[in-house]
Order: sequence, then C-alpha cells, then structure tokens
Amino acid sequence: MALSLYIFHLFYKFKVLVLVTLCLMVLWATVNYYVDSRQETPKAKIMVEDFRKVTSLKDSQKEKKMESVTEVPTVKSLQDECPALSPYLIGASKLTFKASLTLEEVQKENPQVAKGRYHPPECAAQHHVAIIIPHRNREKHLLYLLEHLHPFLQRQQLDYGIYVIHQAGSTKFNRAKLLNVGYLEALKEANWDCFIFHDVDLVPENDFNIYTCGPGPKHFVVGRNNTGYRLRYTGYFGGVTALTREQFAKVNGFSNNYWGWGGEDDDLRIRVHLQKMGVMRPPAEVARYTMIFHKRDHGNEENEERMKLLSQVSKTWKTDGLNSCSYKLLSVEHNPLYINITVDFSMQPKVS
Ligand code: UDH
Ligand code: MN
Repeated sequence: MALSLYIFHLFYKFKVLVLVTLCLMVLWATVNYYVDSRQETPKAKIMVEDFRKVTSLKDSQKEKKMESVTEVPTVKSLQDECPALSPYLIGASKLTFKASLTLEEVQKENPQVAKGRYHPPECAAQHHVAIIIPHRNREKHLLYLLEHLHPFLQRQQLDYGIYVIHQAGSTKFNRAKLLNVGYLEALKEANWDCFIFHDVDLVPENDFNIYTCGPGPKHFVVGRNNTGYRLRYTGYFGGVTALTREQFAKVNGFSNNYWGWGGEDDDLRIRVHLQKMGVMRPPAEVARYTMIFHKRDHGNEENEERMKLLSQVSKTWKTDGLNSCSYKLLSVEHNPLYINITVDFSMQPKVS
C-alpha cells in the first residue's frame, strides 16, 4: 500500500514537472514571436508603403493607357536603378486645356510633388533634371504647363524640379538672362546634372520625347501645332532645349544682352557650334508640341539689335554669359508645384 502511494506520489510530481516545462516552452515561444514581429514591423510597413506608392502612380495613369504598361515594378526594385526606358510611357496624348482649371486641382492630381520636386519612389532615378521656365504675366499658360508636365515627367521616372524664373517689373523681357538665373539658382539647391530650358506655352504631346540630356545639347521642338509640326527653320534651337551642367558651363550659358523678342536662342546655337558640339533632336514623330495660342506680349517687342549681336558672338561669348550674369534676387518661394524665383533686372545696364 505504502509502495503504491509512493509510486502515485512520484507520478504526480512528474506530471507537475511536465506541465511546468510545457508552460515555460509556451512562454518562451510567445516572447520570441513578439520580439521577431517587432523587428519585422518597420520593414513590412515600408514595403506596404512602397507598394502603395507604386500602385497609386499606376492608378492615376490607368484611365490614360494602361495596356502599354507591361509589368508592375516590384518592391525589390526600390534599391535598383530605374530602367533605361520607363514602363509608364503612354505615347501620344490628346491635350485638353480646361478654362476653369485651378492650381488646387493640379496639386490634387500630383500628391507626390513637394516643393516643386519629385523623384520616383519605386527606383533610383538615373537622371536629375531641372526644368527652367522663363516667366512674366503668363499665369494661365503656366497652369496648363504644370498640369501636363508633372505627370509627363513622372511617367519618365525622372528626379526633377520645376523652377519658374519670374521677371519683376516692366523692363524689357529678357528670356535668356532669366534662363541663366535659373541655372545658377537651381544649382544652389541641388546638384542637377541636366537643365531643360522650357518656354511656358509649349506643351509636349508625347512622353516618348524623353526629357534627359545627351552627349550633345538637345533641341526638343522639332514640330509644333502652329508651324504644321515642321521645324521653324534649319538650325532653330528655341522653345525647349536641354544641356548638361557641363555643356551649359562650357558655352558660358546664354548671352545676357538680348532684351525683347528674338535672337537669344540662335546666339546659344552659335556658342554650341563654337565649342564643336553638335545639336541632337529626338525623332519628329515624338518631338511634337502644342503651343498655347498667344499674341506678342507688351514688354517683349522684337529686338532690332539681334542681328548685330549675333554677328559678334565669337568675340563676346567668353565675357557675356553665366560669368557676367548680375541680377537682384527678390524672392525664392517653394510652392507645392514649382519653385518661384523672382528677379529684378531694372538696375542692369543695357549693353548694346
Ligand atoms: N515670356 C513670358 N512673358 C512675356 C514674354 C515671354 O513669360 O511677357 C516667356 C514665356 O516662357 C514664353 C517665352 O518667354 O513662352 C518666349 O516668348 P514668346 O512666347 O512670346 O515667343 P514666341 O516666339 O512668340 O512664341 C513670339 C510672338 C508671337 C506673335 C504671334 C503673332 N502671330
Ligand atoms: Mn510662345
């Protein structure tokens, strides 16, 4: 009897031991799981966030032409360079310009643009591009350009910033000098490797017209609606051009001496040729623009001195350009969709 009681007691002790061990094991597993999941959560959150960003970019373009997008970039591509050709390109678009469009609407359409800048969230951009827009009294044109240019540049997977260089006052307009200011000021905030000098009223129609720089200066406006989509004249180098930081520095930028309309773009072409650089153009089928209709602006009358200035470029380019571009900087504002730089040229001596 005593023996059986002893055995029962032993068995009871053993059961308690097994139960305690089991409890400890469950506790250990729970603590381990909790620690692991704490480490995983931020990673998972980032992955979900990235996926959301990638899909929201795709959603916004769905209506336009989804069939041309062949594959959804994977989360893994976050660390990878963007592909040589973006999968988001849709080709030719039918442009519309709604009279009632507001800046708030354009802002809503571009939630990922902040302080005038954007970079693709899904991959590391291969190109860092500053868009420089000369501007005075063309607010509606600017609105339409922003409306179309932001999605266009995003579909090209560029790291970009849009700089609007506003000439204050009513002195003669000086497009070229504004573009020099844009280059100098944009470089103060980022190390851009490519500059696109862009008229405010020219809207690109086809996103295969890629806004990147090349081994030589580029001219994009091969055709536009109001010239029957033909080059305005042989050698035309106006409207929208792209030069790398180095190419633009090599030609000493634009001349500062073209006041009023005309000549400054031909002057830049001569500078480019003097440096033995050739001009490149994208194929005519894609390098197409719609110019928003306008009349000649007050303060931008035809420059009667332009032929004289053009005949002297080989003597003047070294001392007239980026290295002599003086201006009074009135303000730099970081708006949601663009960086607005206001300058005053009224104190500048008018060199002829
Ligand atoms: N610009 C302004 N404000 C001005 C003048 C020029 O913002 O008051 C800028 C703007 O970016 C514009 C660019 O400078 O796109 C070039 O000027 P422009 O558009 O006046 O030049 P374009 O060659 O026209 O297009 C010239 C006169 C058109 C006469 C039309 C007659 N049919
Ligand atoms: Mn114009």
